[in-house]
Amino acid sequence: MKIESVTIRRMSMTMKNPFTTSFGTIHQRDFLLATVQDELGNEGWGESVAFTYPWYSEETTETCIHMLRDFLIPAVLGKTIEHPDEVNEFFAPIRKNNMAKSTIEGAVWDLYAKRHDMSLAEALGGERDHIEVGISIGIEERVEDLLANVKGFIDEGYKRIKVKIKPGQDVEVIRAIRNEFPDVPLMADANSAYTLDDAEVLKELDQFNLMMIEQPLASDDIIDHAKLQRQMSTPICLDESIHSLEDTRKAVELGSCRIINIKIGRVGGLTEAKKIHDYCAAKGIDVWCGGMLESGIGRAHNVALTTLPNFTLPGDTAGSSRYWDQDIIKPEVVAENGYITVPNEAGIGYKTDIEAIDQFTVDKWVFR
Ligand code: OSB
Ligand code: MG
Repeated sequence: MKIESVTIRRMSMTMKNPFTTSFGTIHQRDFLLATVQDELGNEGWGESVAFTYPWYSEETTETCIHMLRDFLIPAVLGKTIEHPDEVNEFFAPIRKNNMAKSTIEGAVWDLYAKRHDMSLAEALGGERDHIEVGISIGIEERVEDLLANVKGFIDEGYKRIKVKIKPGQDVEVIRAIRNEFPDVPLMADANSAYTLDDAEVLKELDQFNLMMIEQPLASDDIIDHAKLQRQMSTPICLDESIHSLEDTRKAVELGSCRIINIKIGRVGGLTEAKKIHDYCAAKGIDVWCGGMLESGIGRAHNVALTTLPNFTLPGDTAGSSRYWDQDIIKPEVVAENGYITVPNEAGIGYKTDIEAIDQFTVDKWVFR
């Protein structure tokens, strides 16, 4: 298939539930959509998961626009591609900028699946017709509010509860949740808010039977995580530290984690995500699919990826209604009792709602 054109839209969508991490609160999702078109008029869609501000990684919506316009789109435009794995090769001379890369790569995967009349899940080698999902709950100032949120999501049937922690809002917060909900599958995500100096506090979390603690230490570290893992019984899960299969191999060899959160954008696309999945399967390391407050398009890619067999733990891909009054796909992603049914239509399996997309588009560029 030949890449005849690429369209980039800058989107702005207001979140119905603002999300607070150790860095601050996100009210508005500012992201990009990429559409790639082949010579037969088929279209594939991808989403950039970078944020406006570089708190989670160094990428931002603006750096993605720059990388796409000046380097990544020129590298694929007019090219004939047999399989999406080739996109990685076109991008190989360009360092990092994984979220920008993944925007196009994901769109090419959707295009490829549509062209071959299969679902994206099938194209990836997925095996499940439904996936298990958990929920990620932001920081609340008042523990009562957090407990109410936890209860609400347990009642909705989500398969595990993840809460954000930060220094000063950690052990007592987790204790409060455990007291109220002794058996709920529970985990904590620190988004790199701690250092090894906090090991004593982190070790106190061992008493609460957490499924894992996600990214307690620095976003670019795997050495101190290995030291911490040796001192803790709770499995460490890495998120921010893992950008590639190579990062994964090094972290696993060092013993920096026992679980990996795979985010398609963070690792530069579905091809790399699949490689990490396969490596972890061979090493007995469980993986799950993280989230980046995606619209339905990014969400659909997450659902497809999660159908691979070693996604053994519930992911963060909640239903569309978690963040959106109105999503940009039809039907929306629905989580029922903690399960999402994987669509079997071609490509990402959900129709793009072009009216909704136009309504949330604030800028648009077409490259041919
Ligand atoms: O660390 O997993 C994270 C949201 C934004 C940035 C980073 C993270 C998160 C979440 C929420 O935890 C995931 C989601 O609900 O999409
Ligand atoms: Mg995380």
